[in-house]
Amino acid sequence: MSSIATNEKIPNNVSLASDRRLQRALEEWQPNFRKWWVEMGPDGFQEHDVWLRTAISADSDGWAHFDYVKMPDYRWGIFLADPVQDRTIGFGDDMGKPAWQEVPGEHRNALRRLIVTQGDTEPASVEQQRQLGLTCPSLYDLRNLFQVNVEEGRHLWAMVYLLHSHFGRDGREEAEALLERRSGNADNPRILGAFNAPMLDWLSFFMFTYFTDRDGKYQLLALAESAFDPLSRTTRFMLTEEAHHMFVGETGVQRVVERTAQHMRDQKDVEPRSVGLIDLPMVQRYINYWFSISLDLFGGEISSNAAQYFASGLKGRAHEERYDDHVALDPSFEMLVPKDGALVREAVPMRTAMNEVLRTSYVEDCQRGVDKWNKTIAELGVPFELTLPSSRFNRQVGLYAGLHFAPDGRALGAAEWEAKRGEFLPTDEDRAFLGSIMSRAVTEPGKMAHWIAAPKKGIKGKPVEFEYVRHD
Ligand code: BYC
Ligand code: FE
Ligand code: FE
Repeated sequence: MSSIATNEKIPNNVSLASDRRLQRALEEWQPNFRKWWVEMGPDGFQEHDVWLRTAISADSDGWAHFDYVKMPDYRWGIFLADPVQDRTIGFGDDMGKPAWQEVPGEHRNALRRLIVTQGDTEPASVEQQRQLGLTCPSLYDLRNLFQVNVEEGRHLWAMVYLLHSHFGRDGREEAEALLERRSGNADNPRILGAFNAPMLDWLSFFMFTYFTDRDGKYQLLALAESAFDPLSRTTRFMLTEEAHHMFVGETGVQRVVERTAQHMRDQKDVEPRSVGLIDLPMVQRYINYWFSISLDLFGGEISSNAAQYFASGLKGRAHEERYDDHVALDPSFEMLVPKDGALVREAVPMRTAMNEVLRTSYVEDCQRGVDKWNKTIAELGVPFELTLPSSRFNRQVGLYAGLHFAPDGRALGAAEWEAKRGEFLPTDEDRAFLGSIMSRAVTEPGKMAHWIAAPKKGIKGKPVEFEYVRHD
């Protein structure tokens, strides 16, 4: 069991105090982080007391502490999962050799790049979500938003710790740059596409935490397999926090469709939208959008980068232990490749298909929540089914980028795509409508906005009507 220092300036279980240089470097980064948080974190709520979970250790039971805290005073710490004794590399060319405690020179650039890319998404999401508090549907939801935000802040700390402790001067520079890029900024944007998309309404927030945080889950699972042991340990602990983020998304969408389906059952002749409710075709358009831009986050279907990461042991597959062959040199992976206007089934060398392998596991995982949403709708007797669009739909990265496909995967001409776009993807009217029903914050304890059902229960044994966020 690693020893835990929670009363230091930076709570940690990595014996930070025994490495003065590193401690000093991180203590110098800390005020810059805090400045970024106050500037770019949740707008309008920095002085509020929020009932938050704080990681205080990496133990499987009792790793978190719940209490009121003002967000700028949140104790962002550095926690790595406990080491696995004599851990060896689990896949790729160096399978079976000891895992690395230090960065091998030949993999330094690639590893730094992976860590920076992972790190960049964390503050990006906080920036994307910074206005949402002002239109929260309840105090319960407001608290969940802030819980997600502070933990994404901690995930940034996790990557910055690796950069500072293992990448010397370049690492320190990268850590500064992580606080300088800005989501959606044309001159200095965040690295990956989806993290520059505006997020102005709560339907998007729930879709994001369901679909985009789940990309986080799969990327973290793949990095948890890494031969670079500190990366493996830190991502393993991050996954513990990630589960709640996806819960917020799954139950958020579920409560939206529950509210609408209830209305459809009770007042069949009254259009949901005419009474300020989010109609199910609109929910489908938001699924189509956030799912497709989250698929892009896995990179190209055929990727020499991915093959290289796998060969050298930097990044594996989610749950590598579930595969029989950890070398993956001989087999191939079949995919539909666009060729001369048609889709042709092609066998691609397995290692170059690793992004697609990971994306395939992700898609299966995404389907489970959609099934639950459909169950809610069916139980209310409403004949409507939500679906995940085809993985070819609306892609900007990889084999299908620049081509047009309908949500069912059918190829479309440019004109047909333009004509149907408004059926497939959120429209300006959708956005204006959501803006109109989400124009103010609902902050009376226990009260819910009209467009969403109450959650089944509160957080950590507290009732739904608990005052999760308060201001004195
Ligand atoms: N946007 O070989 P390719 C999370 C670039 S989410 C823009 O196809 P590769 C979170 C790529 O960099 C998890 N650019 O892809 C969730 C490359 O550039 P170069 C985040 C993109 O490299 C919610 C070129 O296109 N973690 O934690 O195999 C809230 C060709 O790339 C995109 C990670 O991403 C894109 N979508 O894979 C908070 C893990 N996709 O070489 C947090 C670390 C590709 O031509 N990152 N490109 O300059 C990785 O493993 C890989 O970088 C990627 C891309 C999977 C993202
Ligand atoms: Fe995260
Ligand atoms: Fe997350």
